Amino acid sequence: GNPQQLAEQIASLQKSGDLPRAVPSTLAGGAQAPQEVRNPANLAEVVGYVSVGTKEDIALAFDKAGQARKAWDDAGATHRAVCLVAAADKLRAHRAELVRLLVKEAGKTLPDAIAEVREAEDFCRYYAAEARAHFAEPTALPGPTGEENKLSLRGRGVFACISPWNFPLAIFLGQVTAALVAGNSVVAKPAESTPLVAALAVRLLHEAGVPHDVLHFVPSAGKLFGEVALKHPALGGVCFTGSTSTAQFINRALAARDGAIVPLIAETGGINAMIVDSSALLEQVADDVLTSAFTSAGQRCSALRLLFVQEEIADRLIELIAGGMNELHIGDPSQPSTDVGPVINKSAASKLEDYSKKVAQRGVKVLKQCDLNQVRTEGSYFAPRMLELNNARELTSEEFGPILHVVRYKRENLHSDVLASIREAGYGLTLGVHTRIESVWQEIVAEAAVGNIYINRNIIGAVVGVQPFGGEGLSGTGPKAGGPHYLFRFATERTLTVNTVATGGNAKLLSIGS
Ligand code: UN1
Repeated sequence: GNPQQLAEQIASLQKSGDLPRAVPSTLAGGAQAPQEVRNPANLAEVVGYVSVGTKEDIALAFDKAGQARKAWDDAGATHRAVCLVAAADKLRAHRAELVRLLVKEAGKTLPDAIAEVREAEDFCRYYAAEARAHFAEPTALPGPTGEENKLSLRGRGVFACISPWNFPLAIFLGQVTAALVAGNSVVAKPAESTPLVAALAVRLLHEAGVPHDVLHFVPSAGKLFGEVALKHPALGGVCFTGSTSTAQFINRALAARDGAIVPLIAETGGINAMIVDSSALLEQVADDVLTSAFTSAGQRCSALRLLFVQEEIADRLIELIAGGMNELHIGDPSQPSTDVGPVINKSAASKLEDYSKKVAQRGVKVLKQCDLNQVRTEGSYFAPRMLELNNARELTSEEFGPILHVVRYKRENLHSDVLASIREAGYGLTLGVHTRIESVWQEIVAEAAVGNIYINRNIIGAVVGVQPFGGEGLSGTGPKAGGPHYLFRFATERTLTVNTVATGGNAKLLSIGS
């Protein structure tokens, strides 16, 4: 229907009390008129509407989540794990709908969308299993005779979960389910451009047994959400995935709070590199570079930005990559043959264009640019390209899109130039190495302060439970999502020490006295 009609319908439902004000979703929401969500691949298409929460909606969600948290924590990890497994089953049952939304709302290609639903399901099952293993029973610790020590894990309070548009289902659900299963209640803010798939995920979690007051969904403007959430007294923790600068902003806001000290779990950006030496298998390298740099239109924080190539093989590798770029199908992501879809919106596309112009003015060489003539719809498309830099230090910004930068290096400068420039940039998310000499990659691994290092393969697509994902330095706080240490940071530890001798004695004295 048209937005006006929908706004009126929502307003009348709200008056009649059928819709909760604090739980905006695609059909429910705050006082404001619903906003359109557009398809990035076809800007004329409205995918749905979202009602954006007001300050009051956000505050009310935190109030209610604060009241609901203790009962949820007391219900125990086994119960919460059961809810997560039920949610995983529901994700599987709704796969077609979720894939459709990921394609339409986020411009995901079909393979990306299918993989993302699977990843969301994996997060639910993995965190459920981890919670059963570590949260269900207190750990008994040794003590002297006559003393009993037990360590238990409890939720911290209300977690604010703030997630990005590039994985609007998997990262959104990964954050939320980790916080929930550890015993917290949650107020979740989806990314502004991708609220619809997140809304469906929340509905499925509610249907799977997570109480409405334990999980609140508040689409809202980032700044407004931050203003309310970061000051709210019930806040127990923040889980954030997005830009480094926003994580730093959240960190400062948390530091300025009065009262309890609240932790931040942040997964941020990267200037990710791949190092290719002259012993590498070039056809395989070219394939892995194309996958790493251009899958998801380069909009992954794991994506390859900086390709260091030993000078002897640089021309040959560049030629192979350029040849591969000729074969990339760019266009409507709902077509099964599409390799690269649009970027998330017009403003992202124009930022990438501005960046390209700026570097061209500085004399950066364009080695290859894909052709957009094949694109049939009016969307936010940006042509993948390969640029050549003289020096890696020229790359300072976290551009988020299909732009690959190539830098040639001399073998004798591997440490002084390549590894030093990676270290100086200060990011540490993903790194790739292609070499057939074991000692070369071992040398690099020993020196690199990077969270996920991949040898002789592509550098994206970390698998839950297999390749825990997350960075160091400017790339995040850890712990790693989908890894065995993740849930602990969402919890607080309680040590209970009982003097069993005295306790027994006191009990006797008391009973004699009474
Ligand atoms: C992100 O892009 O924000 O390994 C992180 C990967 C994904 C990256 C997710 N897990 O490609």
